[in-house]
Amino acid sequence: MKIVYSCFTTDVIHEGHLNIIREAKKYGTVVIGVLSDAAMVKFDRFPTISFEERMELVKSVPGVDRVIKQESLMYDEVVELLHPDYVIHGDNWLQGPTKAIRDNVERLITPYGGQIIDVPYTYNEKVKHIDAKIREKLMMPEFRRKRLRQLLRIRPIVKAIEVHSGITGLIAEKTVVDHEGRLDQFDAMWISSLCDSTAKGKPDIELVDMTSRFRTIDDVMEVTTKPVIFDGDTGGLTEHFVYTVRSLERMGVSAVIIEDKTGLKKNSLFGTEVKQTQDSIEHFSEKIRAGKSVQLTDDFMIIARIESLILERGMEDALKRAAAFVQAGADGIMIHSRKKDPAEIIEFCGRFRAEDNKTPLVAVPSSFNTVTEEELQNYGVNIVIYANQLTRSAFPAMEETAKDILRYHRAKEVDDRLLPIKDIISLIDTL
Ligand code: SPV
Ligand code: MG
Repeated sequence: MKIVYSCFTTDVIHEGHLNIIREAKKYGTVVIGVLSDAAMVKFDRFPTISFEERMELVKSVPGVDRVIKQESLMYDEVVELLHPDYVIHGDNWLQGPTKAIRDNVERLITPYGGQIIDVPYTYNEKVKHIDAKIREKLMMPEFRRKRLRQLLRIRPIVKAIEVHSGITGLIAEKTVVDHEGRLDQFDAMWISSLCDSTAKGKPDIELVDMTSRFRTIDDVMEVTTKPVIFDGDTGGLTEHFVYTVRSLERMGVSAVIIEDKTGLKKNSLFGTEVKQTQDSIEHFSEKIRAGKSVQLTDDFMIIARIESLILERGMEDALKRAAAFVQAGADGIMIHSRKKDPAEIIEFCGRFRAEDNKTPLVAVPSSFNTVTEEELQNYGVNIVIYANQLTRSAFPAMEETAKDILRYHRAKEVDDRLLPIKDIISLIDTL
């Protein structure tokens, strides 16, 4: 019997999958690969059921002869294991980022005479509805909230990008690239105080109040499914912070990061050029403890951000604080720096990891931007946050457009660099 292989990345079996199995059956023994959680997250979206449940689901479909685990998006290991005579897939992979996967399969199976079968992709109203339902489920607070902790278990480094509106949320949600034969996308979103304030034309001094910040979270969450990390500034008064924790948790936010500053907070990238006061270890630890004590779920994370390097208080102070804040119950440590050179971040990570190999570490490489994700991962960083790049890229583009319309007294000259209206329509989902 010839072997026919197909890989499924689904939580629900619908007529599209049944059609593939029916077609596959005509060619031989049907082996279905179930994509692992780690690979699925990278490729498509978070599963709503466990890997074991997905295996059982596929096994129960009539016509399936064997089910295996596919560990990575590309088919190298599967082809080596099975040497399938045929690989069957919906013809949607002839275009878009998934074409990289089809190219990979073609390269692997053509030399020994294997063939690809592209079956017409089933995307009718019913299938669309099932897809939408899964997405909606992923938006729900109880699914979204725990997802950061899940990602920390399955991703070598979790990548978050700044968002401050529905539209930037959609960019974080939907942008997928196929680069050097690998697909990649962001795992999570960072609701930056700097960018949320900037979008409102206000300084980053905790002036934009929590009600407004929550409104931004809501705008983002309405149109996305990825987990949210909230920039909670100093957390405010401990008596207020406990309410913030409750609200964020209820909304489905996965983590809040609070920084160990007190009084009038200024943006860290100003460093010592402006007056900024660091909180005492005792007081900030008390705030962490208070926040942890009001949490209702085990999902939510309170991450302590250390400003010692920003405020030039030295490495020893930063390390002492990290240990104290973990002791107080912090679920992670963010270490910040505004140096161009990542040396002090590398030193901190190395020395912190020598004492603590499990508390997640967060880095924000805005200034030390030459460092790669892989390097950060090797230093022991678990979450990388691209904290302000969407805002900083949009501003000059908008300013240049405004200037050109003023220069030319019409909009024709700017049109070539604008997003076509039809692309906006395809970015935005309608119910
Ligand atoms: C933010 O994005 O608001 C941050 C990171 O807090 S930084 O601007 O680098 O302080
Ligand atoms: Mg901030």
